[in-house]
Amino acid sequence: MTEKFLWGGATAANQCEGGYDKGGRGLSVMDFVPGGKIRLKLLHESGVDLSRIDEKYNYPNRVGNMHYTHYEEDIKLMAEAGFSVYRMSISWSRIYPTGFDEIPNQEGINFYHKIFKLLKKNNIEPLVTICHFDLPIEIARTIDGWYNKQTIDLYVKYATTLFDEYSQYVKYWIPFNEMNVGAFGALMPIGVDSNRFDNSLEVTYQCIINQLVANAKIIEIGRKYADNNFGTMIAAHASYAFDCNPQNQLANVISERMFRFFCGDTQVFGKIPNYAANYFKLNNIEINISASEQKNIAENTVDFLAFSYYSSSTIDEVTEREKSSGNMFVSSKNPHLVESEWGWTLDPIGFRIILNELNDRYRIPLFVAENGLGAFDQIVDGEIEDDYRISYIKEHLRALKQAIEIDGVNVFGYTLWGWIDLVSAGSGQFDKRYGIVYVDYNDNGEGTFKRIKKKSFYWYQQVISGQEKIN
Ligand code: BGP
Repeated sequence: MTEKFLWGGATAANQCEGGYDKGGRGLSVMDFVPGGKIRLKLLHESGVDLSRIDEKYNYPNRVGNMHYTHYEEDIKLMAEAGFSVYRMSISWSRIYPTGFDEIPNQEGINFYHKIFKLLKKNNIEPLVTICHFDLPIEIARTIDGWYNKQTIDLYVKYATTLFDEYSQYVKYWIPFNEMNVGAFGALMPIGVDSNRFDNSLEVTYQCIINQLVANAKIIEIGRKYADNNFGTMIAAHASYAFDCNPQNQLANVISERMFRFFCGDTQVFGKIPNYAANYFKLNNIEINISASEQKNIAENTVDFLAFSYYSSSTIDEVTEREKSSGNMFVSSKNPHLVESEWGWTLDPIGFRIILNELNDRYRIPLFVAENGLGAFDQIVDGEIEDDYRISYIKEHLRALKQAIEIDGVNVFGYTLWGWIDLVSAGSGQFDKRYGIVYVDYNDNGEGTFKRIKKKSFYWYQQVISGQEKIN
Protein backbone atom coordinates (compact mmCIF):
# COMPACT_ATOMS: atom_id res chain seq x y z
CA MET A 1 0.00 0.00 0.00
CA THR A 2 2.12 2.88 1.20
CA GLU A 3 5.33 3.15 3.19
CA LYS A 4 4.40 6.48 4.65
CA PHE A 5 1.62 6.98 7.23
CA LEU A 6 -1.01 9.21 5.63
CA TRP A 7 -2.31 12.14 7.68
CA GLY A 8 -5.22 14.29 6.65
CA GLY A 9 -8.86 15.21 6.80
CA ALA A 10 -12.17 13.91 5.48
CA THR A 11 -15.34 15.37 4.00
CA ALA A 12 -18.29 14.26 1.89
CA ALA A 13 -19.55 16.12 -1.18
CA ASN A 14 -23.16 16.28 0.01
CA GLN A 15 -22.09 17.89 3.30
CA CYS A 16 -19.55 20.41 2.04
CA GLU A 17 -19.85 21.23 -1.66
CA GLY A 18 -23.06 23.23 -1.89
CA GLY A 19 -23.64 24.62 -5.38
CA TYR A 20 -26.56 22.22 -5.78
CA ASP A 21 -27.78 24.11 -8.85
CA LYS A 22 -24.38 25.05 -10.26
CA GLY A 23 -22.31 23.54 -13.05
CA GLY A 24 -25.09 21.37 -14.45
CA ARG A 25 -25.45 19.32 -11.26
CA GLY A 26 -28.66 17.36 -10.87
CA LEU A 27 -30.52 17.12 -7.58
CA SER A 28 -29.64 14.40 -5.12
CA VAL A 29 -31.50 12.69 -2.30
CA MET A 30 -29.73 14.81 0.32
CA ASP A 31 -31.10 17.98 -1.30
CA PHE A 32 -34.50 16.87 -0.02
CA VAL A 33 -33.53 15.96 3.53
CA PRO A 34 -34.38 18.80 5.94
CA GLY A 35 -31.86 20.03 8.51
CA GLY A 36 -32.23 20.38 12.27
CA LYS A 37 -33.62 18.16 14.99
CA ILE A 38 -36.43 16.98 12.75
CA ARG A 39 -33.96 15.20 10.44
CA LEU A 40 -33.50 11.96 12.36
CA LYS A 41 -37.21 11.74 13.13
CA LEU A 42 -38.08 12.10 9.46
CA LEU A 43 -35.38 9.65 8.40
CA HIS A 44 -36.37 6.99 10.88
CA GLU A 45 -40.06 7.50 11.54
CA SER A 46 -42.26 9.61 9.36
CA GLY A 47 -40.28 9.65 6.11
CA VAL A 48 -38.79 12.33 3.91
CA ASP A 49 -40.83 13.77 1.06
CA LEU A 50 -38.67 13.32 -2.03
CA SER A 51 -41.17 14.92 -4.37
CA ARG A 52 -40.81 18.53 -3.25
CA ILE A 53 -39.30 20.88 -0.74
CA ASP A 54 -41.41 22.11 2.14
CA GLU A 55 -41.21 25.81 3.04
CA LYS A 56 -41.28 25.08 6.75
CA TYR A 57 -37.91 23.33 6.60
CA ASN A 58 -34.41 24.31 5.55
CA TYR A 59 -32.21 22.14 3.33
CA PRO A 60 -28.63 22.74 4.43
CA ASN A 61 -27.00 20.15 2.17
CA ARG A 62 -27.87 22.36 -0.79
CA VAL A 63 -25.48 24.94 0.64
CA GLY A 64 -22.86 22.88 2.51
CA ASN A 65 -19.87 25.04 3.40
CA MET A 66 -19.62 26.25 -0.22
CA HIS A 67 -16.53 24.19 -0.97
CA TYR A 68 -17.77 24.31 -4.59
CA THR A 69 -16.62 27.91 -4.81
CA HIS A 70 -13.94 27.80 -2.06
CA TYR A 71 -12.07 24.65 -3.08
CA GLU A 72 -8.84 26.45 -3.98
CA GLU A 73 -8.67 28.11 -0.61
CA ASP A 74 -9.60 24.84 1.10
CA ILE A 75 -6.82 22.89 -0.60
CA LYS A 76 -4.38 25.62 0.34
CA LEU A 77 -5.43 25.17 3.96
CA MET A 78 -4.98 21.39 3.70
CA ALA A 79 -1.47 21.95 2.38
CA GLU A 80 -0.71 24.43 5.14
CA ALA A 81 -1.85 21.90 7.74
CA GLY A 82 0.54 19.38 6.19
CA PHE A 83 -2.04 16.88 4.91
CA SER A 84 -0.67 14.01 2.86
CA VAL A 85 -4.14 12.59 2.20
CA TYR A 86 -7.61 14.02 1.63
CA ARG A 87 -10.60 11.74 1.93
CA MET A 88 -13.34 13.26 -0.20
CA SER A 89 -16.35 12.05 -2.12
CA ILE A 90 -17.72 12.74 -5.55
CA SER A 91 -21.25 13.91 -6.08
CA TRP A 92 -22.91 11.36 -8.38
CA SER A 93 -25.46 13.89 -9.63
CA ARG A 94 -22.67 16.31 -10.58
CA ILE A 95 -21.33 13.62 -12.94
CA TYR A 96 -24.63 12.08 -14.06
CA PRO A 97 -27.32 14.67 -13.20
CA THR A 98 -30.26 12.27 -13.23
CA GLY A 99 -28.30 9.05 -12.92
CA PHE A 100 -29.91 7.81 -16.16
CA ASP A 101 -28.10 10.15 -18.55
CA GLU A 102 -26.33 8.75 -21.60
CA ILE A 103 -23.29 10.95 -21.26
CA PRO A 104 -21.73 12.60 -18.22
CA ASN A 105 -21.92 16.28 -17.40
CA GLN A 106 -18.65 17.77 -18.62
CA GLU A 107 -18.73 20.67 -16.15
CA GLY A 108 -18.97 18.22 -13.29
CA ILE A 109 -16.11 16.14 -14.68
CA ASN A 110 -14.01 19.30 -15.03
CA PHE A 111 -14.70 20.35 -11.46
CA TYR A 112 -13.03 17.25 -10.01
CA HIS A 113 -10.17 17.46 -12.53
CA LYS A 114 -9.41 20.87 -11.04
CA ILE A 115 -9.53 19.46 -7.52
CA PHE A 116 -7.30 16.47 -8.29
CA LYS A 117 -4.76 18.61 -10.13
CA LEU A 118 -4.53 20.99 -7.19
CA LEU A 119 -4.19 18.13 -4.73
CA LYS A 120 -1.41 16.66 -6.82
CA LYS A 121 0.37 19.98 -6.99
CA ASN A 122 0.29 20.05 -3.20
CA ASN A 123 1.39 16.41 -2.80
CA ILE A 124 -1.92 15.40 -1.25
CA GLU A 125 -3.09 11.89 -2.04
CA PRO A 126 -6.83 11.73 -2.76
CA LEU A 127 -8.79 8.90 -1.18
CA VAL A 128 -12.12 8.94 -2.93
CA THR A 129 -15.51 7.73 -1.76
CA ILE A 130 -17.60 7.03 -4.83
CA CYS A 131 -20.93 7.15 -3.02
CA HIS A 132 -21.21 8.90 0.34
CA PHE A 133 -24.94 8.99 1.22
CA ASP A 134 -25.46 10.51 -2.20
CA LEU A 135 -27.79 9.34 -4.94
CA PRO A 136 -29.35 11.25 -7.86
CA ILE A 137 -32.92 11.98 -6.84
CA GLU A 138 -34.39 10.46 -10.01
CA ILE A 139 -33.01 7.05 -9.07
CA ALA A 140 -34.68 7.28 -5.67
CA ARG A 141 -37.95 8.60 -7.07
CA THR A 142 -38.42 6.31 -10.00
CA ILE A 143 -36.78 3.00 -9.15
CA ASP A 144 -36.52 2.99 -5.32
CA GLY A 145 -32.79 3.52 -5.07
CA TRP A 146 -30.68 0.51 -4.11
CA TYR A 147 -33.70 -1.79 -3.86
CA ASN A 148 -33.71 -2.03 -7.63
CA LYS A 149 -30.98 -3.99 -9.38
CA GLN A 150 -30.94 -1.44 -12.20
CA THR A 151 -29.18 0.89 -9.77
CA ILE A 152 -26.20 -1.48 -9.84
CA ASP A 153 -25.78 -0.85 -13.59
CA LEU A 154 -26.19 2.90 -13.19
CA TYR A 155 -23.58 2.91 -10.45
CA VAL A 156 -21.17 0.79 -12.52
CA LYS A 157 -21.51 3.28 -15.37
CA TYR A 158 -20.86 6.18 -12.98
CA ALA A 159 -17.85 4.49 -11.34
CA THR A 160 -16.39 3.52 -14.72
CA THR A 161 -16.54 7.17 -15.78
CA LEU A 162 -14.63 8.07 -12.61
CA PHE A 163 -11.95 5.48 -13.39
CA ASP A 164 -11.68 6.72 -16.99
CA GLU A 165 -11.29 10.30 -15.89
CA TYR A 166 -9.45 10.12 -12.60
CA SER A 167 -7.39 6.93 -12.36
CA GLN A 168 -4.44 9.07 -13.37
CA TYR A 169 -4.70 10.85 -9.99
CA VAL A 170 -6.49 8.46 -7.63
CA LYS A 171 -5.27 5.12 -6.36
CA TYR A 172 -7.41 4.68 -3.23
CA TRP A 173 -11.14 4.20 -3.73
CA ILE A 174 -13.95 3.55 -1.27
CA PRO A 175 -17.00 2.41 -3.26
CA PHE A 176 -19.51 3.16 -0.44
CA ASN A 177 -19.43 5.12 2.78
CA GLU A 178 -20.41 3.20 5.93
CA MET A 179 -22.17 0.38 4.10
CA ASN A 180 -23.32 -1.24 7.30
CA VAL A 181 -25.42 1.79 8.18
CA GLY A 182 -27.79 0.55 5.49
CA ALA A 183 -28.99 -1.95 8.10
CA PHE A 184 -31.02 0.89 9.66
CA GLY A 185 -33.11 0.80 6.51
CA ALA A 186 -32.88 4.57 6.26
CA LEU A 187 -32.89 6.72 3.16
CA MET A 188 -29.36 8.13 3.33
CA PRO A 189 -27.30 4.97 2.82
CA ILE A 190 -29.68 2.99 0.60
CA GLY A 191 -31.63 5.66 -1.26
CA VAL A 192 -35.01 4.28 -0.27
CA ASP A 193 -36.99 4.41 2.95
CA SER A 194 -37.51 0.71 3.59
CA ASN A 195 -40.06 1.45 6.33
CA ARG A 196 -42.53 2.18 3.53
CA PHE A 197 -42.63 -1.54 2.69
CA ASP A 198 -44.41 -4.33 4.57
CA ASN A 199 -41.30 -6.48 4.37
CA SER A 200 -38.95 -3.65 5.34
CA LEU A 201 -36.19 -5.94 6.60
CA GLU A 202 -36.12 -7.77 3.29
CA VAL A 203 -35.95 -4.47 1.39
CA THR A 204 -33.16 -3.24 3.65
CA TYR A 205 -30.98 -6.29 3.15
CA GLN A 206 -31.69 -6.52 -0.57
CA CYS A 207 -30.35 -2.97 -0.85
CA ILE A 208 -27.17 -3.91 1.01
CA ILE A 209 -26.78 -7.05 -1.11
CA ASN A 210 -27.15 -4.95 -4.26
CA GLN A 211 -24.46 -2.62 -2.98
CA LEU A 212 -22.19 -5.59 -2.24
CA VAL A 213 -22.72 -6.80 -5.82
CA ALA A 214 -22.04 -3.30 -7.20
CA ASN A 215 -18.93 -3.04 -5.04
CA ALA A 216 -17.50 -6.28 -6.48
CA LYS A 217 -18.37 -5.29 -10.04
CA ILE A 218 -16.53 -2.01 -9.90
CA ILE A 219 -13.52 -3.57 -8.20
CA GLU A 220 -13.32 -5.98 -11.14
CA ILE A 221 -13.46 -3.06 -13.58
CA GLY A 222 -11.23 -0.74 -11.55
CA ARG A 223 -8.43 -3.27 -11.32
CA LYS A 224 -7.98 -3.05 -15.10
CA TYR A 225 -6.92 0.54 -14.68
CA ALA A 226 -3.72 1.72 -13.03
CA ASP A 227 -2.67 0.88 -9.54
CA ASN A 228 -6.14 1.01 -7.92
CA ASN A 229 -6.74 -0.04 -4.29
CA PHE A 230 -10.25 -0.62 -3.01
CA GLY A 231 -11.52 -0.46 0.52
CA THR A 232 -14.75 -1.26 2.25
CA MET A 233 -15.83 1.41 4.73
CA ILE A 234 -17.87 0.64 7.81
CA ALA A 235 -19.21 2.60 10.74
CA ALA A 236 -17.36 1.00 13.62
CA HIS A 237 -17.98 1.48 17.30
CA ALA A 238 -16.69 -0.50 20.23
CA SER A 239 -19.57 -2.49 21.63
CA TYR A 240 -19.66 -3.72 25.21
CA ALA A 241 -21.91 -6.09 27.06
CA PHE A 242 -23.05 -4.12 30.11
CA ASP A 243 -21.74 -6.82 32.44
CA CYS A 244 -20.54 -10.41 32.58
CA ASN A 245 -24.05 -11.83 32.51
CA PRO A 246 -23.70 -14.39 29.67
CA GLN A 247 -27.03 -13.26 28.29
CA ASN A 248 -25.64 -9.76 27.72
CA GLN A 249 -22.40 -11.13 26.33
CA LEU A 250 -24.33 -13.24 23.82
CA ALA A 251 -26.60 -10.32 22.90
CA ASN A 252 -23.49 -8.28 22.19
CA VAL A 253 -21.99 -10.96 19.92
CA ILE A 254 -25.23 -11.37 18.00
CA SER A 255 -26.02 -7.69 17.59
CA GLU A 256 -22.55 -7.03 16.24
CA ARG A 257 -22.76 -9.58 13.46
CA MET A 258 -25.48 -8.21 11.23
CA PHE A 259 -24.55 -4.65 11.98
CA ARG A 260 -20.82 -4.28 12.31
CA PHE A 261 -19.43 -7.32 10.56
CA PHE A 262 -21.78 -8.42 7.78
CA CYS A 263 -20.50 -6.07 5.06
CA GLY A 264 -16.81 -6.35 5.95
CA ASP A 265 -17.01 -10.14 6.26
CA THR A 266 -18.56 -10.41 2.81
CA GLN A 267 -16.17 -7.97 1.17
CA VAL A 268 -12.98 -9.22 2.78
CA PHE A 269 -13.68 -12.97 2.76
CA GLY A 270 -15.69 -12.96 -0.48
CA LYS A 271 -18.70 -14.85 0.84
CA ILE A 272 -21.93 -14.02 2.60
CA PRO A 273 -21.29 -15.40 6.10
CA ASN A 274 -23.31 -18.34 7.46
CA TYR A 275 -24.76 -16.28 10.31
CA ALA A 276 -26.24 -13.90 7.70
CA ALA A 277 -27.68 -16.70 5.58
CA ASN A 278 -29.31 -18.09 8.73
CA TYR A 279 -30.55 -14.68 9.79
CA PHE A 280 -32.23 -14.26 6.41
CA LYS A 281 -33.86 -17.67 6.69
CA LEU A 282 -35.09 -17.15 10.25
CA ASN A 283 -36.54 -13.74 9.40
CA ASN A 284 -38.24 -14.83 6.17
CA ILE A 285 -35.98 -12.64 4.11
CA GLU A 286 -35.62 -13.80 0.55
CA ILE A 287 -32.50 -12.41 -0.96
CA ASN A 288 -32.17 -12.09 -4.70
CA ILE A 289 -28.56 -12.80 -5.62
CA SER A 290 -27.43 -14.92 -8.55
CA ALA A 291 -24.63 -17.49 -8.61
CA SER A 292 -22.60 -15.29 -10.95
CA GLU A 293 -23.02 -12.30 -8.60
CA GLN A 294 -21.78 -14.45 -5.73
CA LYS A 295 -18.83 -15.60 -7.82
CA ASN A 296 -18.03 -11.99 -8.61
CA ILE A 297 -18.07 -11.13 -4.89
CA ALA A 298 -15.72 -14.06 -4.22
CA GLU A 299 -13.29 -12.92 -6.90
CA ASN A 300 -13.25 -9.23 -6.08
CA THR A 301 -12.50 -8.73 -2.44
CA VAL A 302 -11.21 -5.47 -0.99
CA ASP A 303 -7.58 -4.46 -0.39
CA PHE A 304 -8.11 -2.45 2.78
CA LEU A 305 -10.70 -1.75 5.41
CA ALA A 306 -11.60 1.86 6.16
CA PHE A 307 -13.81 2.75 9.10
CA SER A 308 -15.25 5.59 11.10
CA TYR A 309 -14.98 5.65 14.86
CA TYR A 310 -16.62 8.18 17.16
CA SER A 311 -17.96 6.40 20.21
CA SER A 312 -18.87 3.11 21.84
CA SER A 313 -22.13 1.50 22.82
CA THR A 314 -23.26 -0.74 25.64
CA ILE A 315 -25.80 -3.53 25.53
CA ASP A 316 -27.99 -4.66 28.37
CA GLU A 317 -30.74 -7.05 27.44
CA VAL A 318 -31.47 -8.07 31.00
CA THR A 319 -32.09 -4.78 32.77
CA GLU A 320 -33.82 -1.72 31.40
CA ARG A 321 -31.36 1.19 31.71
CA GLU A 322 -31.08 4.86 30.89
CA LYS A 323 -30.19 5.28 27.21
CA SER A 324 -27.55 7.32 25.49
CA SER A 325 -27.41 8.07 21.78
CA GLY A 326 -24.34 7.52 19.66
CA ASN A 327 -23.69 7.91 15.97
CA MET A 328 -27.08 6.46 15.04
CA PHE A 329 -26.94 3.81 17.79
CA VAL A 330 -29.04 4.02 20.91
CA SER A 331 -27.48 2.11 23.77
CA SER A 332 -27.49 1.80 27.55
CA LYS A 333 -25.56 4.58 29.28
CA ASN A 334 -22.03 3.52 30.16
CA PRO A 335 -21.31 4.69 33.74
CA HIS A 336 -17.56 4.82 33.03
CA LEU A 337 -17.76 7.31 30.17
CA VAL A 338 -18.75 10.92 29.58
CA GLU A 339 -20.69 12.08 26.54
CA SER A 340 -20.43 14.85 23.98
CA GLU A 341 -23.06 17.59 23.76
CA TRP A 342 -24.91 15.29 21.34
CA GLY A 343 -24.84 12.33 23.73
CA TRP A 344 -22.08 10.41 21.98
CA THR A 345 -19.85 8.58 24.44
CA LEU A 346 -16.22 9.67 24.42
CA ASP A 347 -14.15 6.53 24.48
CA PRO A 348 -10.55 6.52 23.17
CA ILE A 349 -9.88 3.09 24.68
CA GLY A 350 -12.79 1.82 22.59
CA PHE A 351 -10.88 3.10 19.57
CA ARG A 352 -7.89 0.93 20.47
CA ILE A 353 -10.23 -2.01 21.02
CA ILE A 354 -11.89 -1.64 17.63
CA LEU A 355 -8.52 -1.23 15.88
CA ASN A 356 -7.45 -4.52 17.42
CA GLU A 357 -10.69 -6.31 16.65
CA LEU A 358 -10.71 -5.28 13.01
CA ASN A 359 -7.03 -6.02 12.58
CA ASP A 360 -7.31 -9.49 14.14
CA ARG A 361 -10.43 -10.40 12.19
CA TYR A 362 -9.47 -9.17 8.73
CA ARG A 363 -5.66 -9.04 8.55
CA ILE A 364 -5.68 -6.43 5.81
CA PRO A 365 -4.47 -2.83 6.17
CA LEU A 366 -6.81 -0.51 8.06
CA PHE A 367 -7.52 3.14 7.37
CA VAL A 368 -9.16 5.46 9.90
CA ALA A 369 -11.43 7.33 7.51
CA GLU A 370 -13.33 9.31 10.15
CA ASN A 371 -12.78 10.34 13.73
CA GLY A 372 -13.50 13.64 15.43
CA LEU A 373 -15.59 15.64 17.87
CA GLY A 374 -18.77 17.50 16.98
CA ALA A 375 -19.10 20.52 19.29
CA PHE A 376 -20.39 24.08 19.51
CA ASP A 377 -17.57 26.59 19.01
CA GLN A 378 -17.38 30.17 20.25
CA ILE A 379 -15.48 32.94 18.51
CA VAL A 380 -13.87 35.23 21.03
CA ASP A 381 -11.98 38.23 19.62
CA GLY A 382 -11.77 36.49 16.28
CA GLU A 383 -10.22 33.31 17.74
CA ILE A 384 -11.57 29.83 18.42
CA GLU A 385 -9.89 28.13 21.36
CA ASP A 386 -11.17 24.59 20.92
CA ASP A 387 -9.15 22.82 23.59
CA TYR A 388 -11.92 20.22 24.01
CA ARG A 389 -11.39 19.17 20.37
CA ILE A 390 -7.62 19.05 20.78
CA SER A 391 -7.99 16.85 23.81
CA TYR A 392 -10.44 14.49 22.02
CA ILE A 393 -8.11 14.09 19.04
CA LYS A 394 -5.03 13.77 21.24
CA GLU A 395 -6.54 10.95 23.29
CA HIS A 396 -7.66 9.11 20.16
CA LEU A 397 -4.27 9.52 18.52
CA ARG A 398 -2.66 8.15 21.67
CA ALA A 399 -4.91 5.08 21.40
CA LEU A 400 -3.99 4.77 17.71
CA LYS A 401 -0.29 4.98 18.51
CA GLN A 402 -0.62 2.31 21.18
CA ALA A 403 -2.56 0.07 18.79
CA ILE A 404 0.21 0.41 16.22
CA GLU A 405 3.26 0.34 18.46
CA ILE A 406 2.17 -1.98 21.25
CA ASP A 407 -0.46 -4.18 19.62
CA GLY A 408 1.05 -4.34 16.13
CA VAL A 409 -2.09 -3.18 14.32
CA ASN A 410 -1.55 -2.42 10.63
CA VAL A 411 -2.98 1.07 9.91
CA PHE A 412 -1.86 3.20 6.98
CA GLY A 413 -3.63 6.49 7.57
CA TYR A 414 -5.90 8.73 9.61
CA THR A 415 -8.29 11.40 8.35
CA LEU A 416 -10.01 13.73 10.75
CA TRP A 417 -13.73 13.94 10.05
CA GLY A 418 -15.05 17.26 8.96
CA TRP A 419 -11.58 18.83 9.11
CA ILE A 420 -13.42 21.96 7.97
CA ASP A 421 -16.87 22.76 9.39
CA LEU A 422 -19.68 21.29 7.30
CA VAL A 423 -23.26 20.07 7.58
CA SER A 424 -23.79 17.24 10.06
CA ALA A 425 -25.12 14.07 8.47
CA GLY A 426 -27.29 13.01 11.39
CA SER A 427 -28.71 16.31 12.57
CA GLY A 428 -28.29 18.49 9.49
CA GLN A 429 -26.88 21.19 11.76
CA PHE A 430 -24.03 23.43 10.73
CA ASP A 431 -23.42 24.43 14.34
CA LYS A 432 -22.37 20.88 15.18
CA ARG A 433 -18.80 21.60 14.20
CA TYR A 434 -15.98 19.11 13.72
CA GLY A 435 -13.49 21.33 11.94
CA ILE A 436 -10.00 22.49 12.73
CA VAL A 437 -11.05 25.23 10.33
CA TYR A 438 -14.10 27.30 11.22
CA VAL A 439 -16.56 28.31 8.53
CA ASP A 440 -18.56 31.46 9.16
CA TYR A 441 -22.06 30.08 8.63
CA ASN A 442 -24.74 28.96 11.06
CA ASP A 443 -28.00 27.11 11.49
CA ASN A 444 -30.01 30.24 10.74
CA GLY A 445 -28.45 30.32 7.30
CA GLU A 446 -26.35 33.41 8.09
CA GLY A 447 -22.67 33.93 7.37
CA THR A 448 -19.99 34.80 4.86
CA PHE A 449 -18.36 31.33 4.53
CA LYS A 450 -15.09 32.90 5.59
CA ARG A 451 -12.57 30.28 6.76
CA ILE A 452 -10.84 30.85 10.13
CA LYS A 453 -8.14 28.54 11.52
CA LYS A 454 -8.99 27.27 14.99
CA LYS A 455 -6.44 26.59 17.75
CA SER A 456 -6.74 22.88 16.81
CA PHE A 457 -5.52 23.67 13.29
CA TYR A 458 -2.10 24.75 14.57
CA TRP A 459 -1.99 21.84 16.99
CA TYR A 460 -2.83 19.22 14.31
CA GLN A 461 -0.30 20.83 11.98
CA GLN A 462 2.38 20.25 14.63
CA VAL A 463 1.27 16.66 15.13
CA ILE A 464 1.63 16.00 11.42
CA SER A 465 5.02 17.66 11.22
CA GLY A 466 6.19 15.68 14.27
CA GLN A 467 6.82 18.75 16.43
CA GLU A 468 3.98 17.78 18.76
CA LYS A 469 4.55 14.34 20.20
CA ILE A 470 1.65 12.10 21.14
CA ASN A 471 2.64 10.18 24.27
C1 BGP B 1 -20.60 9.38 9.75
C2 BGP B 1 -20.78 9.86 8.34
C3 BGP B 1 -20.33 11.25 8.07
C4 BGP B 1 -20.41 12.21 9.24
C5 BGP B 1 -20.13 11.58 10.58
C6 BGP B 1 -20.45 12.42 11.78
O1 BGP B 1 -21.59 8.47 10.04
O2 BGP B 1 -20.07 9.04 7.41
O3 BGP B 1 -20.97 11.68 6.89
O4 BGP B 1 -21.30 13.17 9.16
O5 BGP B 1 -20.75 10.34 10.74
O6 BGP B 1 -21.83 12.36 12.05
P1 BGP B 1 -22.75 13.62 12.24
O7 BGP B 1 -22.50 14.46 11.06
O8 BGP B 1 -24.13 13.11 12.31
O9 BGP B 1 -22.31 14.27 13.50
